[in-house]
Amino acid sequence: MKGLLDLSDIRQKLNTKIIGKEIRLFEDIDSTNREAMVLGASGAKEGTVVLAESQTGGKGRLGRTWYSPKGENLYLSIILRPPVLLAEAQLITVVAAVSVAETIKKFTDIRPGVKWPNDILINRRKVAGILTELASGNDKVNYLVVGIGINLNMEISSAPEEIRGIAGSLKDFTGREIDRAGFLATNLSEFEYYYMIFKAGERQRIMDIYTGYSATLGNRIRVRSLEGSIEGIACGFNMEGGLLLKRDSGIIDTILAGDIEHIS
Ligand code: BT5
Repeated sequence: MKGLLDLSDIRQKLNTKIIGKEIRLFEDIDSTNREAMVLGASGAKEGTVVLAESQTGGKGRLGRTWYSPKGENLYLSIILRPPVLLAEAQLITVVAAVSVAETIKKFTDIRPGVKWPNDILINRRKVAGILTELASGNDKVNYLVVGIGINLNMEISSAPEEIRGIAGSLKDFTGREIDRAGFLATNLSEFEYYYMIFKAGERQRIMDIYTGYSATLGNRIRVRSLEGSIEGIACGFNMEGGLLLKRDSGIIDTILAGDIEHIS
């Protein structure tokens, strides 16, 4: 483990107006998303960031866990109060995915791929994941938390066996240590940039960039849900970030959420 994150170093590198103006840094926490949801409920300002050196109960989607060793990666949650309907909230995951992809490109010159909806991949290995959670009422978002975990410097050989075959870190691919404070500052400013575009209603612009990073588009995929599983070709996205799936029969389904498997 190298040096721990230093808030004054982060602040010096940060050039945002809203995102990360307030940062709560924890050395150990169960989950930054859980803490951010609590802060959101007690009125924390839009843009507040919860950051941790390690998580003992890092959350993935659907009750899964996010492996979060100390001092090597980034684990952060951003509290947002977008004036949007529930149906539009998924676009925040898209905004976050684009911000992570752009930051990785800036820091490594590697162009990552995004597996719908929330996996950031390099050479098919998952280097980052995003978990969006929210509180709502009357079909509107009260507040929302977007959680991002990015594997910067962890050694995959020391990760738990279940993820050794699927996870990757930026250090693996570049052979060099990534400056975590610098990466965080850039990622927050990329996030702010795309979040402002989202708030201005320019969804097409965001979806175009997301589509450019998509590792899912054009692939044959399988979607599993409680109703069963369906297969088809990923043929596009709608303006809410949903996936358009063209079945062999020609019917196009819109998949709003879920897990997909790339089968070719
Ligand atoms: C995700 O879930 O990819 C969302 C991960 C979000 C983590 C961040 S960290 C900061 C914030 N606070 C939280 O508590 N969470 C967020 P999902 O698509 O369900 O993927 C989870 C799966 O990814 C696991 O079941 C493993 O297979 C794999 N996995 C777990 N840890 C990983 C890691 N560090 N790197 C790559 N893959 C991992």
